[in-house]
Amino acid sequence: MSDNQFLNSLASPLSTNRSCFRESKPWLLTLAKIQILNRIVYNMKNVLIIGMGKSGIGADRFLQSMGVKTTTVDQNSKGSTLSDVVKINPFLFDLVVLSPGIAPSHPLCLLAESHGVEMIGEIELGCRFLNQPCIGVTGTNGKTTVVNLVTHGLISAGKKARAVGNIGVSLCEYLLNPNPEEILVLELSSFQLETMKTSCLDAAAIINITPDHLDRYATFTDYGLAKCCIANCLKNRGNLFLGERIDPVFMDHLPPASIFSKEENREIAYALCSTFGVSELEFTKALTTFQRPEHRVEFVKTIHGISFYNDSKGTNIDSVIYAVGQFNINVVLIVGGLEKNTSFEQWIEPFRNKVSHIFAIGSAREKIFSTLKGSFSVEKVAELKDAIYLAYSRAEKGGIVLLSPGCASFDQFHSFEDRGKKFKQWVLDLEE
Ligand code: UMA
Repeated sequence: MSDNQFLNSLASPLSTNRSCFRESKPWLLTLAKIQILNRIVYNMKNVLIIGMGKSGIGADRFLQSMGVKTTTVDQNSKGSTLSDVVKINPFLFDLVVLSPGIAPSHPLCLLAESHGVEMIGEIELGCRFLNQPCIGVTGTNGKTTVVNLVTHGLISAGKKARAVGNIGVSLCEYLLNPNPEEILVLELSSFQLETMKTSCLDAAAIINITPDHLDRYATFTDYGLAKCCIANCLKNRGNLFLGERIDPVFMDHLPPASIFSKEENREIAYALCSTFGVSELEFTKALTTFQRPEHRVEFVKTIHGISFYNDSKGTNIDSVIYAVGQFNINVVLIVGGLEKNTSFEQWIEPFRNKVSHIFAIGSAREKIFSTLKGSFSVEKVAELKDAIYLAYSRAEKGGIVLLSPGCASFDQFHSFEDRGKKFKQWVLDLEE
């Protein structure tokens, strides 16, 4: 196949008009072909990567595999320091690749912008080299569940599928060894969507949009509009699916879509699977073998009649309301961590007659305590480990202890996964 034939056959970024029911290609997207695409379309030679977590490392390895020269920078000295890079002439870079956790208002981004250097996220970088069917899923809550359910539904129906993105595997890491026969199911956060523009999605969904990450966005509207960017990444005939509770203010920024009301996670997951030919019967069968993702209202253990649940992934106000709503009896609730400039007042009504006691931990404990103390029995405890012990002693036999922080984990843990794993271990330690 010639360079031109190869380019014409690719979805992104040149052609946007492809159905997801493509015939499988007899060839693979080899590294050599990725290099050709770079040479002819993007001509990247020197790239600056900001942040060396999962995304930055993936982008660095992917770019290096194409022979692109990279410079990496990270505040934790996993690359050059900020001042090292500022000394380098920003004109040297063709592109800046930004990790999702770093806001475009970062001084280095502003510097690059002032020199007219293009700035994109790691996912947008990967999307430019994608050559396989792809589904995108975003939403404030439930996106990991939907991504896992779609992947499971596709695999159960005999198709090849893989979940990547915000779920924990960077797209660029995946692209080091891609399988073009796999349908990619991309979990996309607002941070990742901010810089996405390549039309690479055969189908997409926004499950819901409720306040989150208000430490990064000036307003709820700014946050929601970042989520709406998913629609810009649809291929011409791509389908958009929306949850019913999305604020009308965002609807004006979205193209016509199918809207789902009840059981939206399940219904949206089925709609996405059916885009790839999965029947209702096949999907219903898949549901019977589906397991909830770790850290999402995950049962840990019952110790002396008290059942412990780990909802460490519950990092915003709405997700805690959802988690508490799963139980019919009084819950001893552990909340707190690093707050995101949200109001905890929204918990008061839904927690009434549901939550018997609250332990507020981490750096948000003072704010949570002062907001909820008039309505609930609340105690401030610095450490999660101590809160677990106290919650155990406070809970009644037959009761529930739920960790659903409603806050980020970074004040005391590496990630929500780290917090959830430690919670589970410390709960098991209670037995000894
Ligand atoms: N860093 C700096 N300067 C800063 C801030 C951070 O140098 O000002 C460095 C840190 O030292 C660290 C790196 O940047 O080395 C971290 O980058 P990152 O925060 O973008 O994290 P990654 O490890 O690249 O993980 C990201 C996503 N994290 C965030 O968006 C915060 C992961 O989502 C995702 O799984 C991963 O890419 C692969 O796609 C996690 C997440 O918390 C699950 N997402 C948020 C959420 O779901 O609410 C959006």
